[in-house]
Amino acid sequence: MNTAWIGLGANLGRPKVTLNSALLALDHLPDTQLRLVSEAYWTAPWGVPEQPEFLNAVACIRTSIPAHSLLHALLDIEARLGRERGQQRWGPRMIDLDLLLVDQQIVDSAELTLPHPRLHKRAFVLVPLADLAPELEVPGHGYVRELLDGLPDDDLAGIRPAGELDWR
Ligand code: PH2
Ligand code: MG
Ligand code: MG
Repeated sequence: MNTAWIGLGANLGRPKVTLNSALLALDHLPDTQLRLVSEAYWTAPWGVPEQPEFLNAVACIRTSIPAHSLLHALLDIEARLGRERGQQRWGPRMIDLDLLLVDQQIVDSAELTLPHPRLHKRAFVLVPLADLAPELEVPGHGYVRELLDGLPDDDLAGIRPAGELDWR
């Protein structure tokens, strides 16, 4: 079994409903259990400023699905929840499921990079991840708590709690 960490984000449609549906879909993957879900946060859009705020959260699953297959399973859930591909980079989306970490695996294939290449810099990932696992090590970058502490205050200013998700 692997422990995988997944970043969830949405800023179109009904983000809370969509994130809850995504969590249920993760729990329903074969040989997979949803173990932990962070609080949700409203976060200032990064990359393309002129778009709605995102709702972000992080989940932890235990799964026997290997990393590449898991990536495809996430893309499949995104598609089922109304994600359209070929959108503007960093632009608005119904749902985004990013594979952040799978155990301490380092992967650098055409399809998949682990750890996720921007995870160590993004407040909208590190804040919810630190709720669940401040002591988790991001290979090549350090511990989640330290990465979060190293972010500029401005990055944290755009983040506010949005309450618990309710996926069951
Ligand atoms: N995702 C993006 C681009 N920008 N900004 C925030 N706040 N949260 C996101 O999840 C996000 C983003 C592309 O994946
Ligand atoms: Mg993303
Ligand atoms: Mg993505």
